[in-house]
Amino acid sequence: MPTKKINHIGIAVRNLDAAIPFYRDALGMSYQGSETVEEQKVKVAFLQVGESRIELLEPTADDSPVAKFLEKNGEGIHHIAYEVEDVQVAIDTMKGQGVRMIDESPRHGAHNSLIAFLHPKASGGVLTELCQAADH
Ligand code: CMX
Repeated sequence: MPTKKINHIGIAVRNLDAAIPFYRDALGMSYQGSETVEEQKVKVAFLQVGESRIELLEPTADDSPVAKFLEKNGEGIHHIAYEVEDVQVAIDTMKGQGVRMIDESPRHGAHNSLIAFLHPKASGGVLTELCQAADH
């Protein structure tokens, strides 16, 4: 199950509008747009950097997982997403290796992607996402 590349790095922020100018203007990344992922209770903004992206995450509700993260840790890196060809195959491979998963079946991420999170305790405290891009 080769991971193809870093699809994106998720960064938790309190406010997208306040965070975007640093990435777009100071770091010169190309702003790709924003969308709300209802299922995850987050609004996300994507900024392209080479073949990867930065995903800024703003919670849309007090019980959003990202709101909980901000409360506990403040703003900062939230997760790393590795792109895979087929997320269900990747989940099954992980489970076969004894890796603890949060998601044992895929759920919907931004841009109609299919995603699955590993449990942070399985990956040294780094929340890790497997991500199958929509055009695969
Ligand atoms: N980094 C490291 N550890 C984290 C973490 C993070 N970002 N988020 C949660 N944890 C830890 C918690 O501290 C907790 O640890 P303890 O057991 O030691 O207390 C443990 O993981 C479980 O966390 P939880 O919130 O109690 O468990 P849930 O099952 O409710 O949720 C998780 C876990 C990671 C799925 C959820 O917190 C989360 O972040 N969901 C993803 C939200 C998200 O980013 N959505 C956008 C996706 C869009 C896309 O990328 O396309």
